Amino acid sequence: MRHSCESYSGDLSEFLSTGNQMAVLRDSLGTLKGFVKMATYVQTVDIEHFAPADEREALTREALTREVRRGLVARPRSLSPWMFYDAEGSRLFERITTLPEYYPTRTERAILAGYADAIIAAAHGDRSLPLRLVELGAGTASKTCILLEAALRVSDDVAYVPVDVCPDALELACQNVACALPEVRMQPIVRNYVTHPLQLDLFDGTTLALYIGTSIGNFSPEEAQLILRNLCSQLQTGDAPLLGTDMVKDRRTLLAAYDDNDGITGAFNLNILHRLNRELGANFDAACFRHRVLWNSIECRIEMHLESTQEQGVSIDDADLDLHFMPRETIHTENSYKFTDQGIRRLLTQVGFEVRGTWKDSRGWYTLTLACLG
Ligand code: AVJ
Repeated sequence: MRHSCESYSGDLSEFLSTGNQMAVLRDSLGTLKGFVKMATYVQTVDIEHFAPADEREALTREALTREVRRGLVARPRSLSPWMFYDAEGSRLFERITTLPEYYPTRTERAILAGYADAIIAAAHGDRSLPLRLVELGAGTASKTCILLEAALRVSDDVAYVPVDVCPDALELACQNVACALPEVRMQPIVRNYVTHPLQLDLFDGTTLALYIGTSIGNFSPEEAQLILRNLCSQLQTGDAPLLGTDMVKDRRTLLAAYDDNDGITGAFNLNILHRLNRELGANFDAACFRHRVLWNSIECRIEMHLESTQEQGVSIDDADLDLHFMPRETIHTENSYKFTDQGIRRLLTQVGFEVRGTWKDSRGWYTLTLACLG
């Protein structure tokens, strides 16, 4: 198809098996570029399966029900941060990443922009081998393109394997990459990498495993170790994980990043309650809960909570729950661990990796660490 754009006028559906999806991506009608993009995407969208929407919704509802029965009955009450990311929550998170107070995203992007070639060179010693970038929690892959571009400068055989629990985010990631870099082969995987082993295909080449965006910050040191151990078990000698971590810094900067002036992070936190109203028939009155942020210096983490402003009853019909909140009672919704050089090194060596290189911004607010199998 790449070479038949002039004569080809057939039906693209013949390239897909039942149940697969196709996106047609083009920036202008009839250009060769447009056709190449289509061809690339059609070829690569044939992936480990995207479950149909109703099946996905049923699974999500089950997981939400399990989580509210566990977390809202326990004391202190808590909910798991994956619950933030429905369509509305993902949209709010994208807005957070552009806030003046929320420095991690733009700082990481600047480090990648400055050092992508150096990172790729350090990760991919033998340029004659194919290169595969696997990304845990790919989200919309907006920063990944910087590394993929650098990869394409040294190799014409580059594959991208985004792994994410959210199929909608994965589709967006694929579209973004297909559109910007049509020569990259894509093999998206829908998976919760926290609860399920990755099971990567064997690969004859170098794998660079991206775990960026300080996503690892959501997990306790024990959970983080498990995730990295799981990753380690999927890699071979010569492969390399790249870890993005937000660093410990002054308390004011940290607190502001999670409590912005426009109240977007507050809306993001409260969206969990709206989501339970929408999806589990709950009757939370979000106006009776406040966004609370604190720096826990002992655990070295930012914590987000929702605090009840008054005594109130809430029912969650689909989970058969009736809850009673006292004034100032809280629901713990997120931890965001902050790191030190020593802490990063300890975490990586504990699971069998060795540090191969580190890259920081000029203020030392954020670190990208390349490791290898020790
Ligand atoms: C997605 C875990 C990187 O911890 O900074 C941003 C999520 N929460 N503002 C973070 C988040 C509130 C974010 N991570």
